[in-house]
Amino acid sequence: MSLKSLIKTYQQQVDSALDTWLPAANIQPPRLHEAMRYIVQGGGKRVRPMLVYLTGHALSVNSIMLDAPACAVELIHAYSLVHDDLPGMDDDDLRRGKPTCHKAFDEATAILVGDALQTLAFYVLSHDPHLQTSDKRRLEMIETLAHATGSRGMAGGQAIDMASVGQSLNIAELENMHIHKTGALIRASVKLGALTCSTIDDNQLNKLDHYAKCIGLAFQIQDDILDVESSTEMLGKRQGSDIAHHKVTYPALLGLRGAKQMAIELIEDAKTSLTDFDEKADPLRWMASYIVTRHY
Ligand code: GRG
Repeated sequence: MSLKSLIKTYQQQVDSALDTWLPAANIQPPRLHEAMRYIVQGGGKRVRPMLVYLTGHALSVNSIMLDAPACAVELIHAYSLVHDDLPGMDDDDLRRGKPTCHKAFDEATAILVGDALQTLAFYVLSHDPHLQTSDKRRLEMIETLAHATGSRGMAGGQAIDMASVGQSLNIAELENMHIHKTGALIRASVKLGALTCSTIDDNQLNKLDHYAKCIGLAFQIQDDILDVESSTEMLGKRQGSDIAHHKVTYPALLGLRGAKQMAIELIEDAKTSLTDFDEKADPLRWMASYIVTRHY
């Protein structure tokens, strides 16, 4: 199968699995369920589910085993975007080219959508019968996602971000923020994919984790670059919002050339970490390149 059809297959697979797990919009309470579907099914690149599938692919895992972790990371991601857009956080009105959740519905609904998507992620991971693994391994996967999502992961990174508005951060402080805010869930996506493989060893896990750390940071740098270079139409969210929100970014600290160079070096480092993996890891290598060449 070509890389293009592989990616398309996995995109369709996660969309269909998400559709199965999301309560129907006519189930009580309908407004909440409609809003959950509006967010999860309203676009998005599905980068995190793709990392779950491609990591499993590199390790020859049956893809049906990967649906639960793929859904779980996308549900957490969707929750984070809804809460990030709220007036108490970034106060954005546009996401994925459409009104944000609190604009399309209302603030209370948006808070509940985030809460419900987060808990659904853990429900899926703990319940999916296709994830045929030991209870111990399943618990390890739940723990991995919980750690990446909570105060020592994504939510912690968001707290650092909120506290840093208007402050002057140095490059190490900026990196620490993004390792948590954006990087933790990307790292968890790769680890969850790897943990579905019953024969995975520590050496492979460490190599994959280093790959994930590098692409996670590169993803954020590219996000910062796109905020400067792209357009609102292309991004589906307001271009220039980092400057508008007085956020410290990689281009602001390193210049655009310096930020691009740093992203390229991280991608090289990520690919080097996959040296011991065979051609089944080629889609993961492609994914690393995609992260810094994407336009939105
Ligand atoms: C509210 C607890 C809490 C956390 C929010 C991730 C995050 C933390 C906020 C999102 C803000 C943001 C724009 C971060 C930059 C990187 C990022 C996560 C971009 C959006 O992810 P994409 O590009 O989005 O994968 P799509 O729409 O393609 O799914």
